[in-house]
Amino acid sequence: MKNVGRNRGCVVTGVAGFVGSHLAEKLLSLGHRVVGIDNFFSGYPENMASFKDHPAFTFYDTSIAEEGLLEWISSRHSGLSYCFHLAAIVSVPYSMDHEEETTKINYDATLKLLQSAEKLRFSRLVFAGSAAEYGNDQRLPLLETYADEKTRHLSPYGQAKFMASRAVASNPIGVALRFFNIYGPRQDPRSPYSGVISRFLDMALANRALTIFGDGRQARDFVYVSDVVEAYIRAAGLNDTGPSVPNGVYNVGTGKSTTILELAETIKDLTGNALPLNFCRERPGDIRFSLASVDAFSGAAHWVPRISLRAGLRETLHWVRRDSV
Ligand code: UD2
Repeated sequence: MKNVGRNRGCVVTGVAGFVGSHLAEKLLSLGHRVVGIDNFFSGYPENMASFKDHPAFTFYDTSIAEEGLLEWISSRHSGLSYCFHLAAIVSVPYSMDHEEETTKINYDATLKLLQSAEKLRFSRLVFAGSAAEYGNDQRLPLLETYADEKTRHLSPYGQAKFMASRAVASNPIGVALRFFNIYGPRQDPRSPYSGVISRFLDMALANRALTIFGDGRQARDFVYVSDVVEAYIRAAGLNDTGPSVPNGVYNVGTGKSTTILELAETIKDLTGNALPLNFCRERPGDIRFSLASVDAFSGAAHWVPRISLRAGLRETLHWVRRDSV
């Protein structure tokens, strides 16, 4: 059994985002110190409402592309040794029209953070990779090794995430986690490219028909945000039990596939929305099936996803409802 203790110094980039805010909340509840970075490009101040005044939390409104960022933060906060790097351009369609900016933020800035973290003798940098690194590879379930130089990425987002993951994974302090479809409280339903679960819950509660792009038989691997937070904690080695995770790249999903039709029916059932589904044109560039093999991370970190889709949907629904009161 390890004993990592409390009061570790952590940096969380993208702390005002959907996942970053949950991670910061958890780290603080475990007794660690958190320095959070965000420039509100896609995050929201209200995501930090529950911990912004926590005495062990400090926030900086700045971009991760800022030269010498980690050095500057480390000069103001002693004992920082864990960097959770989640800040990124997260929108795939935005990346299509902004290739250069996407490379600068999602790849160049990651590389600089990694080099700084190593020079400053951080114990670990955990990077938020993506299933988009596999392009449209349909050899399922997807193994980590399938993403390589030959992969045809469908967007600058996927390409930059792949290059960044590869750099992180090959560094002795680096762990890249390739997340599949994350969902849960605080996911923003506001754009047509928002996560399907946040959109479906939003539509169902507004008593609108759920929009299915295509035939609805496409499938995804949906993973709940608390399981994702636990994956981060384990990847960093901040858990008291379980092995230390070797540097490398690991998928984080559930290994279970759900079609969009199944998802829609479950959400209709949970919300009491009885309207017929609204079938629309397939979304251009959509992939058909996505499913993770999670054996590598389960083996290395003794991590298992604990929240079933139905339970996770209930929690998310609870949050959406509370929010609208
Ligand atoms: C996910 C990621 C994206 C990128 C990509 C890589 C999210 C939110 N997005 O996109 O960032 O990493 O994976 O493969 O995690 N759908 C509907 N109706 C709706 C909304 C969506 O039918 O109102 C369908 C959509 O056409 C797609 C599926 O639901 O087939 C999932 O869509 P998504 O946008 O939640 O996620 P995905 O997998 O396209």
